Amino acid sequence: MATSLISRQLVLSLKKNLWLSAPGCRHASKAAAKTQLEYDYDGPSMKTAVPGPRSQALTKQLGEIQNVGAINFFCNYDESRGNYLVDVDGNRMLDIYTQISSIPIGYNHPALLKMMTNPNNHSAFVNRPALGILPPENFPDKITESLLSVAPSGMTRVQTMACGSCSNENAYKAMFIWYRNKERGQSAPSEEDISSCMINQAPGCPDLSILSFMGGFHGRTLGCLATTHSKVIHKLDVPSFDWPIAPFPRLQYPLEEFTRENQQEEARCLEEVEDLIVKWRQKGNPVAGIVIEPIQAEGGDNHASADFFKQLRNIARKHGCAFHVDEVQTGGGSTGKFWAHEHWGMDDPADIVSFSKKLLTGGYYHKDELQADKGYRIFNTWMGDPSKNLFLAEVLNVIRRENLMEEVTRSGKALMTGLYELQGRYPGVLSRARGQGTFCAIDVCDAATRDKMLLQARDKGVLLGGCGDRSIRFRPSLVFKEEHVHLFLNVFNDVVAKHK
Ligand code: PSZ
Repeated sequence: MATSLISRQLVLSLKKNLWLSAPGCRHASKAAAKTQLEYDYDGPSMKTAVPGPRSQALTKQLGEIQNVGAINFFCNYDESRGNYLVDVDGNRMLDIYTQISSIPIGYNHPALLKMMTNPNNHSAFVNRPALGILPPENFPDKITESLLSVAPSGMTRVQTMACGSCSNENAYKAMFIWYRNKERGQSAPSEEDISSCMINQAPGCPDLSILSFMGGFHGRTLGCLATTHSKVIHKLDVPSFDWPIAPFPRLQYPLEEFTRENQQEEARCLEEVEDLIVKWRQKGNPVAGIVIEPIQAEGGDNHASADFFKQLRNIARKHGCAFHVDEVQTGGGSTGKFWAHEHWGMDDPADIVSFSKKLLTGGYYHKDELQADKGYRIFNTWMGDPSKNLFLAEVLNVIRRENLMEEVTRSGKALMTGLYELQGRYPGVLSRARGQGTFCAIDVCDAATRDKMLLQARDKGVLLGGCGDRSIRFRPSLVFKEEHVHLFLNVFNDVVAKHK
């Protein structure tokens, strides 16, 4: 009885919030709001400069409690829907950044809200378990229905975790454990292994390394941070490991004009990877794993060819290093494939694939042999959140039902066409338009102009992100349609025109 009361109240408030009192909503009737994007607004609507007075007051209030240096503005998530984020001053903005690329199907998708009203789901939302020891009955089914239904090629095992850093951190540990077990063969850890590990000394805490790439971002926890090389602000004052860092290719655009140069650049980077692997082995700090993003995101949307990744994967295999593909930002469909590594066309693309953001839960898929040999070796209290697997199963249903992968390809094409056109029109301001699906970026002549343009676009009702030194990146959710692309291009054209 209590449950039905809660669910009735939820239904009523959802109806009130979503269907009946949605100012600017294209379809306001309950009957019409049942399908895909019909709950979206029809455009941005700006009432104040951003941040407006209410945001500023809240920032001041929170400033008494926390550092607020990174806060953009405060949001009204009740009123936000589809592609539009509404702030506390009533500004409604087309969101092409989506909480750093982590909203899969827009704000307040009806299919997800509906899950909240289903009494069968209530206990999953209310009781967060210590998943590693006391999982709920439906956990294996839900993980099969959600994460395993989109497992990368060759992987049938997945470990859930809380966030992206936590996923990578544990993936690194899995690679080290795998590497040491390989070295030990059948024998158990020695007495020396056991006693030395407790005081951070070898051989129990072995000298092993992870090879990463300049410009890469893999998180901010200590292990991950040792493989993150995108911005000083992430790294300064924090001790780190002496692990090898290889150059990531710097491709020249347009690609078709620089085929030979780009091939040479990729060959140079691959050669450097092999040299580093050999050097670090000689130094007594062998490379247990290589970690790489399919598109370096935070570092500036740096792409490399499928051939580069194929060769890198082969180098990892040849030298006995695990190959970890970090799909925290690229995973979940925005490149036009569910996983960006699918663009490489390989049957055996990786040993580990980590994810978070659009997948709602963090975690990593892995080959069977990268399964830690004992419980509690890869472990923490929550090990993810099963309520997120429920949502993810529904997100995947929506992606299939609404053909969102096709939609991404279509919107991505329109976006790239528009970006090419704009960089043709404003060659002094824009260059290097690049992307896969809607995972796109363009460079601006300098950092100061880029930063100004981001703020000007925001005041006109379009939210974008920066990345690298002077790039603008596009990270819409999967419900970003061609009409939103055109809306964006109009606003962006006005913004760029001011700087020509
Ligand atoms: O400044 C930051 O901490 C940011 S801004 C964007 C991210 C982090 N992205 C997170 C991220 C990622 O893009 C890749 C490729 N790998 C790992 C991470 C870390 O994920 P979280 O932030 O969930 O720990």
